[in-house]
Amino acid sequence: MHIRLINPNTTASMTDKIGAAGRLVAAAGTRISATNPEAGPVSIESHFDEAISAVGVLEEIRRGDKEGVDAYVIACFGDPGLLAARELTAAPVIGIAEAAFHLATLISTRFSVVTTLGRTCIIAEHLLQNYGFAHHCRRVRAAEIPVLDLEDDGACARDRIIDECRRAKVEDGIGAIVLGCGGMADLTDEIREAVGLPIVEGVTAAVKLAESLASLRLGTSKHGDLAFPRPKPFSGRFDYLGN
Ligand code: 2AL
Repeated sequence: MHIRLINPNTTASMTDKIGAAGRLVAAAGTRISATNPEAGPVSIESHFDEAISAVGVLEEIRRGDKEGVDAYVIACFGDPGLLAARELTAAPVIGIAEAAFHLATLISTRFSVVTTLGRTCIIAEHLLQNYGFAHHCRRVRAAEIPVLDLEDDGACARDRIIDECRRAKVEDGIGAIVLGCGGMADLTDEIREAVGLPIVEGVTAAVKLAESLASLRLGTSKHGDLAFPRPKPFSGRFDYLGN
C-alpha cells in the first residue's frame, strides 16, 4: 500500500518531517512518500495562502494517480482543496484536520485545538462547523508562532505550544488536545509528556485512517458530487487541466 502525504506548502524540510512522522506510525508493508507542490506559499497561514496552495495540492493528486498511489493525506491543518482532491481521484483522500477531529472524539468528549497564529483560528473554526465537530471542540487556541518557526530549532516554538496546551488543560475543561499544524508532527510525544493529556496529531491520525480505508478497499465515492469533474476545456495557463 502506497500512501502519499502531500504537504501543501513548498518548504521541503517540513515535507521531510511530515514523511518521517508518517513512517513512524505506518504499518509494516505500507509505503509512505511525501511531496509538496513545486510552486506556492512557503507556509500556509491565511485564506490567501490556502487558496493558492489548493491548486498545488490538486496537481500533486494528478501526479500521484499517474504513479498508482493508493491513498492521499493533505498535510495542512486547513485541509486545502480536500473536496476538489476527492473529485479528482478514486483513492481515499484524508485531511489532517478532519482526521484529528475524528480521532479526538473517540478518546474524549471535549477537546481544544492549539494552532499557530491567531489569524488562522478561524480556518479551524470553519472546518469544525463544516465537518459537524463544533460541539466537541471547546476552543481553538493559538500559540502565536509563524508556521516556519516550527522549522527553526532556536525559535522556542515547542515551548510556546506546550505553554498554550497547559493553559488549555487548566482553562478549557477538555480531555484531549488537537495539534493544529502539519509542522508540529514531530512534537507529539514531547507535548504529551509535558502536558499530561492525549495529544492528537493530524498527520499520524490521517495516515492510520488512510491505511484503514485502503485496506478495507474503501475509495472515494464516484457517485454524485465526488464523481470525476465533467470534462471541459480550461483556458490560459490552466489549459493542461482541460480535456
Ligand atoms: C498550517 C499547516 O498545517 N501547514 C502550514 O503551512 N500551515 N496550518 C496552520 N494553522 O498553521
